[in-house]
Amino acid sequence: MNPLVIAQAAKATQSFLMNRKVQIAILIIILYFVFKKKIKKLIHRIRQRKFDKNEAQDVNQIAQQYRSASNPSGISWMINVDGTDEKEIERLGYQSKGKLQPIANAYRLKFDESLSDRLRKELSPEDFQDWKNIVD
Ligand SMILES: [Ca+2]
Repeated sequence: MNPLVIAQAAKATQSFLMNRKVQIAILIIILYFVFKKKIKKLIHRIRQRKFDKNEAQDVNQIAQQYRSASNPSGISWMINVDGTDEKEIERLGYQSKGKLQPIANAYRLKFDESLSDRLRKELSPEDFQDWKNIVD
C-alpha cells in the first residue's frame, strides 16, 4: 500500500478520535459498560429487599421452598446438576393451588427466573404435567 495513503488514514483516524463529540460518545459507552453490572446489582438488591420485607408471607415461603426442592445442595450454581426433590414439589403443588401466580411472582422477584421454566428443567415431562394438574 502507498505510504502516503496510510499516513493520511492515520491522520484521519487521529482527528476522528480528537473530535470532542466522538470522545464524549466513547466515554459514555465506557461508562455504560462499567456501570452496567452495578446497575443490575442495584436493581437485584432492591427486588431482594422487596421480597425480604414480605418474608412472613405465605407465598414467599412457598417460593423459597420451591427453590430448595429444585436446589437441594443449596449451592445456586449447581441448581441444574444437583437433582430435584420431586416429592416436595408435588407437596408444594397442593399448597400452591389457587395462588400460583403470586408465588411465581415472588419466585421471579427473588431468583430472577421463571418458576415454571425452573420446574420444567427439574421435572420429567410427566411429572411437570402432574404438577400442573395439581396446581390448576
Ligand atoms: Ca436441581
